[in-house]
Amino acid sequence: MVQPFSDRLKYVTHPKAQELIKVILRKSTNLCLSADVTSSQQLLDLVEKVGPHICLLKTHIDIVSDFTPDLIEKLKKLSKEYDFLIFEDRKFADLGSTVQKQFSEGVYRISSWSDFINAHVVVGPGIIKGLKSVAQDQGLILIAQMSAAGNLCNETYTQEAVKMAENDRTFVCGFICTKSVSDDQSFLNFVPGVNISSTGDGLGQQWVSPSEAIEKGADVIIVGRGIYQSSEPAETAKEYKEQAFKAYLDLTKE
Ligand code: 5BU
Repeated sequence: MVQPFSDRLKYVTHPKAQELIKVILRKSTNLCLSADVTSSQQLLDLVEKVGPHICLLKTHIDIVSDFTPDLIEKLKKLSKEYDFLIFEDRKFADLGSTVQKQFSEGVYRISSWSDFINAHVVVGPGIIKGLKSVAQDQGLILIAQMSAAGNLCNETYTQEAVKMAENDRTFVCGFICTKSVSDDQSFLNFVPGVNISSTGDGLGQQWVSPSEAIEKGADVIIVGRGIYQSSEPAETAKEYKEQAFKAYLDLTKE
């Protein structure tokens, strides 16, 4: 049974997840923009347009060809102006000792600016320990399922991811999944693979509609090309926002 966001605040314990729910309630949006564009200016222009409609901005910071730390400052400023959080979709997938450096060092210094990060669980719990040891106040999202066709996250793998999350509630705050993977209301479900006008990209991605994603258990829908390839990204984001939030309200009303 899906609970309204206002009730979820009673169960969700991670401060960043609580913060995200408060943004969702303030702005009436559970839309995350996946801003997969490759120049700083494109990214800033897109966020300037879509910022009012999202609760969360998802970045792949390593695809920005002209990255400088100044981009982060500008994104942080926009996140305050438009009231959204930032999720760096780095998909950490290495030994605890390696991810410590990938998370906190290098060009991107992800631990200094992200609100959420994610990790694959194929490595085992050491990855959680490693990331946690250098985290500032981030929430970790575990990849329990993937949206790509033929992916190897079977039911056993997914349930192992859930167990790992249950073992570290002070750091893990939710899952990347295609449907609800746990009845535990303290974890948030982030669902990628959402598109209104297409069902696939010919490269393995599988898309469902915003309402289908919500009905399957999404708390937050993640949308990339559906928005940033639109000729009117702001209008299109508004459409995704309204469809997803209405579906959530319909599902949770008494
Ligand atoms: P799209 O353009 O809406 O297909 O973008 C989806 C984004 O979500 C993209 O950045 C992917 O890297 C990301 N993603 C995904 O699509 N499916 C997954 O299982 C995971 C991440 Br994990």
